[in-house]
Amino acid sequence: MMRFVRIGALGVMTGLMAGAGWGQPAAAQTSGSTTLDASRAHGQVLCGIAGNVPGFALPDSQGVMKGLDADTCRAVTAAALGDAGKVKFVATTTQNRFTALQSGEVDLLARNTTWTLSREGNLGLAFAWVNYYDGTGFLVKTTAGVKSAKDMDGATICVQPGSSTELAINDYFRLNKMKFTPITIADLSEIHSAFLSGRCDAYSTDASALATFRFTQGPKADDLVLLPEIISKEPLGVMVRKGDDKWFDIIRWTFAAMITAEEKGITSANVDTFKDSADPDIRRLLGIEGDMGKALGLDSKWAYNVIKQVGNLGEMWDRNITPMGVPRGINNLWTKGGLQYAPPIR
Ligand SMILES: N[C@@H](CCC(=O)N[C@@H](CS)C(=O)NCC(=O)O)C(=O)O
Repeated sequence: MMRFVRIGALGVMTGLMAGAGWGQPAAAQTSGSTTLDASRAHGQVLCGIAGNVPGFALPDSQGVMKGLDADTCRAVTAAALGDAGKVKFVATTTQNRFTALQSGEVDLLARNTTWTLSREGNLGLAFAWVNYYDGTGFLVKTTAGVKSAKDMDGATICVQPGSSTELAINDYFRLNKMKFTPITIADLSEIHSAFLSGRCDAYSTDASALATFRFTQGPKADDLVLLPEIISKEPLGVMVRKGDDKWFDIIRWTFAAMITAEEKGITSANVDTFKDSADPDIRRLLGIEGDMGKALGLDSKWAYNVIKQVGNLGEMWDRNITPMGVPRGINNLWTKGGLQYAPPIR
């Protein structure tokens, strides 16, 4: 489904979304966000995910999409439409993800995507929040006996084209005056089998994905080692099109709501016990007073719906990433030594 198809020959957005020919509610009902209005008209938020990355977005045996990115999509949908179940997941690849967002095929992208200056400056897209502070790592075979990335002079490295990983490896080898041969493979399962079958000495991508890939090897996980060096900053962000600031705000403040809930100890299980809370921050968060949703074009229950249906940020982590054996580290709340800090909801 193409919602705002205005793509130029080079894949650059050449038009504004405002002229979209369908799904426009009467002027009196508009929220101030063309994306929110279209989502309401169609009863769906179209969310771009990877769809094949454990811990981030991967269907379970029942076909239910599971993962941190999948839950990010659900949280935004709960805020925007009041029902997390109205999310529609759209699988995107490392290479087509930006075009999918530019063209309107998706309303947001939650897909292991690193926030960089050139992506934000050149693509007509903006990063609304970081849902995982990551970094590039290297996975090698235990039998190779390599203990450090510094031992990899002359190595062949499997890497996905169009990823920021490619750039990070180039920088690292240049800085350390070492050489490597990239083997670029676009398809994820192909790159996995290339690495496992020994076509490359190392497989490089976001350390999160390496850890979850290793975890999914089961008893064979011990055959693979994640080297200690994390060679770049890869803040994985949630992206929207530029030009719909209200939609950007909804994504950003959905995260603020999930972080605030975690700060206050509010979870999906206990949120209803806070309905008589005397804490003004909690009362504003849950829409008991202040009607904070109005400024976002939403109702007063926007954040309550996110917390009740999806949970706070820590619950999202514990549900999706903790089972993969990855510690929360810098992804923790600022009060626990991490980077997640919410501006005040007031
Ligand atoms: N964070 C990096 C890497 C993103 C990336 O391509 N991640 C891989 C590793 S999990 C992925 O999503 N692969 C799934 C696929 O291409 O189907 C970026 O933004 O370029």
